[in-house]
Amino acid sequence: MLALPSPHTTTAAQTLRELALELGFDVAGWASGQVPRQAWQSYGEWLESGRQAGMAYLETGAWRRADLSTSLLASQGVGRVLALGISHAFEETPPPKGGLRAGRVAQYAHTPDYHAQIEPLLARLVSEATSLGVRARGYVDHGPLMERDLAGRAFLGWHAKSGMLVSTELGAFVTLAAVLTDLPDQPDEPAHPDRCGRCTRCISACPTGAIDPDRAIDARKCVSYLTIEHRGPVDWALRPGIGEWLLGCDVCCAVCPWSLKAGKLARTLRPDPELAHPDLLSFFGVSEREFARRYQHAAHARPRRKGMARNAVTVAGNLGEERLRPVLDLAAADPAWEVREAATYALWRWQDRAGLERLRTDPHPQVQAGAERGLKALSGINDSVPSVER
Ligand code: B12
Ligand code: SF4
Ligand code: SF4
Repeated sequence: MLALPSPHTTTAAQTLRELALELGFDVAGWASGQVPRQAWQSYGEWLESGRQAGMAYLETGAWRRADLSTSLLASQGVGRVLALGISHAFEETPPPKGGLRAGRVAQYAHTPDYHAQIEPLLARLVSEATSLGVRARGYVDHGPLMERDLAGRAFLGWHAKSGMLVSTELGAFVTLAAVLTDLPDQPDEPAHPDRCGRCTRCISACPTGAIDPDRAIDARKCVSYLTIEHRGPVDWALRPGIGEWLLGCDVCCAVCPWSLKAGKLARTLRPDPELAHPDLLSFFGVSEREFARRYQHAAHARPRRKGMARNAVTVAGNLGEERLRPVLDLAAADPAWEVREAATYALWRWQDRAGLERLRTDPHPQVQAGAERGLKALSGINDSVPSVER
């Protein structure tokens, strides 16, 4: 419901926005709690086209993204939403000594779980709102909200060609969060102008062609999805595009001229070199439980041990550096068949016929199939395997 703002609500809105900036958010602004029809319609179309890949959670309760009142408190209408952005544009961290370190981790995952760091800041905002007589609830990442739509309407940035919310101040390396409130609603200001212009750098640089012309991502091809959310073997044709990425992918954010102009701005979140450059050996020879304990405060826990081991051997295959041989050996003997299957790809990339021959007799049919595929490709009789320059 739209209402004229009273001096009290204007002050409360200002106080909360100022507190957010004091707490360490880099940008903050208010959006109407009424989600525009066009936003949830295009969300629905995206789901219908199957671009969510295996992320069934995006379909569960999809309608809640259209009606934010269900996400504040039962039967409480949402008025305005405080949309927040915090930079994760970190300075390069040198790799720690020891271990076997190679590949790259996306910057958002360099910091110990950003949810855990941002939630206390949201809790402070909610408690301040309560003391001002405002009902509020904070969200970061996991709620049924279209955070980019909210941030766009709060004028934090625009819906860029990469699908990202890009800010002229912060570039694309921005984590978003939101505080839903029952402050009387107000109509949104006109949308932020599109600042992509004629640039298409992100589209040309995307290693797997995952950015569609409607400024949405096809998660089935996105390296971020494939390395974080996807379970099991990745389509062989997409594995070369994974390149060096162990977890996530920053290509479309990094090439953006607005990120380059903004520079390394992160001031609240801090990187941890062990997360930025994990020891690849820590993904092998440990149980899922031991792995989960070691990475419990990190995004690395999301793909689980076997996902990270799969990613590590895929990267080793792509990099072809002899010092990474232990990764291939460990992966080929891993208890998880998904990791051994990924080893067949790496062995093919390394043109290791003997290694592929050994996995040909693996107990799991998909590992056998991978080994067959690699061997046939080495003999030049399998055109279903992507051709890659070494
Ligand atoms: C599922 C998900 C993914 C999936 C799917 C990505 C995608 N583009 O949809 C995968 C795993 C691939 C992924 C990857 C990444 N993700 Co992600 N992801 C999400 C999540 C949980 C839901 C997104 C979603 O609903 N997607 C479906 C599409 C259709 O919806 P949408 O992106 O929200 O866009 C719709 C509406 O918002 C609408 N719209 C209307 N008006 C406006 C205005 C603006 C300004 C914008 C941008 C959009 C918009 O347009 C779209 C059509 O419906 C959000 C958190 C959240 N709850 O929002 C984080 C989120 C989008 N991810 C984020 C990040 C950082 C990433 C990665 C950079 C991580 C990495 N380095 O590997 C990559 C970037 C890939 C890319 N170019 O988008 C940030 C993005 C911040 C930003 N500045 O935009 C979010 C918001 C998390 C957070 N709390 O910060 N992610
Ligand atoms: S995250 Fe990587 S793979 Fe996904 S859209 Fe961006 S550049 Fe492409
Ligand atoms: S790289 Fe260019 S096209 Fe892509 S989001 Fe940035 S400005 Fe827009």
